[in-house]
Amino acid sequence: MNKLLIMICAATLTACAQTPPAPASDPQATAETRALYRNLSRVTREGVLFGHQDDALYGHDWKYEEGRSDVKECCGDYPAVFGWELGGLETGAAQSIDQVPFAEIARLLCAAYGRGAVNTLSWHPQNPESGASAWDGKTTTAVASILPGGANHALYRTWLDRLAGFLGRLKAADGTPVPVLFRPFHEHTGTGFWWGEAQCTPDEFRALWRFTVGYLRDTKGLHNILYVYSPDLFRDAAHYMERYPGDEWVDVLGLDAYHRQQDWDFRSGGERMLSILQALGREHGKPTAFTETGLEGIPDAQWWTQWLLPVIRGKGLSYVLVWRNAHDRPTHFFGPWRGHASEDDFRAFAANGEQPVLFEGQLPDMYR
Ligand code: BMA
Repeated sequence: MNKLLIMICAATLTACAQTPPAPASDPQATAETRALYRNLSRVTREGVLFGHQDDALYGHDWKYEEGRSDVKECCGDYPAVFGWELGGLETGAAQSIDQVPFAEIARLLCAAYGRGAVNTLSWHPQNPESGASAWDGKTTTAVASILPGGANHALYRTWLDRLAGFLGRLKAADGTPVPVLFRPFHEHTGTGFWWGEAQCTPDEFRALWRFTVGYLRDTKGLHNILYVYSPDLFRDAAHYMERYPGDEWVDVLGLDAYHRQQDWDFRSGGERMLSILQALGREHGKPTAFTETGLEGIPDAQWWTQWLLPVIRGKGLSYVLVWRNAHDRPTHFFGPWRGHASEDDFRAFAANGEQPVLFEGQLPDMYR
């Protein structure tokens, strides 16, 4: 090779090393967001990241105690993924639908980023037609009403403006925008929310998704977001993809599926769905995640090793996130807490050798 060629190759390699490929949803994603996107796939070689909703805010019997974490109190380390809820932000409220100040969410989210953890945001926006909660699924016109040309479209823009204000303020100490995994309009294969499959058509759902991504990215200029698609239980790959907005609008393929003993078999159903998800992830070239799961109240003391572990083992998931431990509802918890009967089993799950589970302190640098 001549000297010039060597120099070009070296420069190209350096450029590649510095700038990972952009995620599908945003060619202008920031360097840290690109790195997170790439590392979500890479990290699966080391293990699956463990996530917990609202972990840093409160736990089973405490709230707002700096540094506390139910997960850490059980296994000695913080979760690798922190979930946060934005419901209520769209109305301009200072607190979420779970009475958490958004300023606290922003502060603790940025602190988690500073320690190297990953952040994901869920959003339960109110019904734009009725003003009731996200769970008001009585009508079939709410989604159409917020699309361009709809009666509530201007209102929806103000919602996204507020969302963008929050997302744009997520900055590290040095001013770097903090990358987040945003997971809007989740569980849409269910019928529990006004954007569910009984409440809007596939075209309306896709239009809503694309408008939302386009508005946050192009109108609001946000480039620190990865978009996560997270249906509820699904029958087959066709059902999973029925309302998919397209590869250029989604970065991570997710699944929300709760263990509800009376409704379905978590073991066989979970294995089936996560295997399909793994195949879809390969086909579409995207990382996959078990974006919400858990057994409310964890009545089985060996739930972690006997139910969750067999279901996630070998599925190539980037992360698995269990839902929140409410501080004000004693039976509404999905994560471990010190003193609960499943605590020892959670430690065994955390340390298991079959399917390594990663916590914050075990993470590689996810942002480089
Ligand atoms: C639900 C429950 C609710 C909560 C909502 C948003 O699954 O935990 O209590 O308001 O998530 O966090």
